[in-house]
Amino acid sequence: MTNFKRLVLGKRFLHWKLGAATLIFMGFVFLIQKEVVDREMDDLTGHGGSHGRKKKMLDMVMDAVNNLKDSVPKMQINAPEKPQDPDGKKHCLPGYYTAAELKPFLVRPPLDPHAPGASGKAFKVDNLGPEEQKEKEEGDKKHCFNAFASDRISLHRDLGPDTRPPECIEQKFKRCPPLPTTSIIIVFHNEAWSTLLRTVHSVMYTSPAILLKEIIMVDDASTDEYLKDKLDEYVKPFQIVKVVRQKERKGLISARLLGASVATGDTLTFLDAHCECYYGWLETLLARVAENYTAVVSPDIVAINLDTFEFASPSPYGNNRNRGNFDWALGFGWETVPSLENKKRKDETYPIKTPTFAGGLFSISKDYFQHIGSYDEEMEIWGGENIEMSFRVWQCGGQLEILPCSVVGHVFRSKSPHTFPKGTQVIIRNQVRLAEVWMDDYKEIFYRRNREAANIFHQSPSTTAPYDYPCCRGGFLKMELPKAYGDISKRSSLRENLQCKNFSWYLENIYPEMYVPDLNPLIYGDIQNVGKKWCLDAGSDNNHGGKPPILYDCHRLGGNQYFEYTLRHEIRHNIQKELCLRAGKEQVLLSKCNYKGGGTTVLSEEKWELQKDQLIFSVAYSMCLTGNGPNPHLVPCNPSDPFQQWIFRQST
Ligand SMILES: [Mn+2]
Repeated sequence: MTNFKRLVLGKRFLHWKLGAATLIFMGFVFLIQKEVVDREMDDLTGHGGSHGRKKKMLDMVMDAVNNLKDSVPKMQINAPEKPQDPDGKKHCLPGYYTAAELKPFLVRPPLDPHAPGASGKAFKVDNLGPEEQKEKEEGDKKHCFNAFASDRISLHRDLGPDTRPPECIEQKFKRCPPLPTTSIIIVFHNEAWSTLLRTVHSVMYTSPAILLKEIIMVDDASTDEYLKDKLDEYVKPFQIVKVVRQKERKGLISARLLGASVATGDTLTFLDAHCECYYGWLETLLARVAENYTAVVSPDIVAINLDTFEFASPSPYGNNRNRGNFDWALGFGWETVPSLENKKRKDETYPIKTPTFAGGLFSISKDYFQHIGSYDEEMEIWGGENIEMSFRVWQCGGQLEILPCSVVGHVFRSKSPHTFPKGTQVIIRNQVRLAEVWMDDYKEIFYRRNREAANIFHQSPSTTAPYDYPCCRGGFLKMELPKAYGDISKRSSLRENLQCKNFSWYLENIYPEMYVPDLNPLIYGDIQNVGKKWCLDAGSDNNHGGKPPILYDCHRLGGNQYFEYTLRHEIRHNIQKELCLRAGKEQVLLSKCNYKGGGTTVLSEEKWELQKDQLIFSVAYSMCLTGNGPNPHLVPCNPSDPFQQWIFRQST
């Protein structure tokens, strides 16, 4: 073995030898890299030269070197990698949209400040001649609002200066993530021309051009001539306005689904056909959807007076915030936002969480609308769909919110001018569908208060066992008779697939303020007086507590004669409100119940014993309820007095 060989391969000076080898190797890497950079410079400057074979060989060497390179410490800083966007997502600039970027789709033409109803002011019509009077009456009858006034107000009117709270006016919208575009969907059926077109114009005057993808007007089989060719001609110049028509009257739900099916925007914004939009309404809604894909957001809906068309401008102080609720007859209502909930919001730019929504005006991501099950396609016409969507959105992981900085005016009518092609029973049918799918055992609380709903449910032949239908060469097919409320299997599997939470989760987490009546009250039904033969009755619908009950012919329909004898021995009349029979020396009243759950107690005045001899005994006064006289009141107990005897008849 030569000395050289021994020096290289021998074990002596091993670490020196390793160090030297590393140095040589790194020098080699450096030289190669330099060569490549030079070549790239040539390529960039266009002085490529003829590389040919040299290039090919260099590439091969580079591949080998790159494989080795990872095993040695990095000596160089490489050029930063350009981020790739394979899904073609839009890039967005930092900072906030400027006012110029959010300029509306159309600029309002100059307006006469003294014109009727200008700037959202009231338009009073009096001293009408006989012709005009006739026109007004016809309009009132047809539309259930003052169409005579509306027809004389400009389609282009503004709504006066921006009176929202300062933080709303000053609100800025981040460019990143970008605000999504929207398709406005307006469903109408025999709507007055002026309210319909004022809605469309108002959208164009207030919606940023970059966000307004299109306005889709969905005609739910209107029969008025002016809503046909004349409407098509009118909107033709506005290329973003599309009219789609439902040939047969199918109602709001399927009309909205039709609108959504042709929409091309990132989000959907549903509006009624008699709205006027306010400053910044759309960007406010869409910014929240950009921030949270699962947010289903409603504007603050303010009134356009149905007689004068006066627009109720928002208050700069942002007080009187409302949110949506529901009662156990599944009616929708408004309530003041609880102060604890309101305190969580720093200012008016913060959303209000709402247990339910009115459902007429809202924005939602188009993808999320599909994901969450759009609407129950088998619900008919109108009614109950907003409560269904409210429960569904919350139970399946979304949020339902009201954004007070987004303001939209709406003509609230006291009744609907439209007929229900199949009668108002469709509303109850829709409610049964939603109760069956979303409310678990709590649906019984609803059924107890709406006997018609309970009947629709029990009428269903399929609550009896499926029967065998002869078929298939002597075989049998298990058949279920159609249910009166239709098939809910699709909606039930939607709930399962989305792994939605149950109704008691909704009550505890989303609406803890809601009083939950007994799931199984001791008795429920009506209370008949033996002496008088009449039933205990809450009286008129406007007994909101504090009025005495009356006695009235027993009608057995529940309603004002529905009472529950609770586990706490209260006698509750609780359909819309929780009212309790409260004993008093002078008179017996129906009062707001003292027991509201959570730490509250039952007043002894609201405690009653139903005794074996049919007396209703007041625990607080040790006296009995009599039906003798104009109103039920307390007297010393006498079991042989038929006026003190009551029959609490359980509904069946
Ligand atoms: Mn409406």
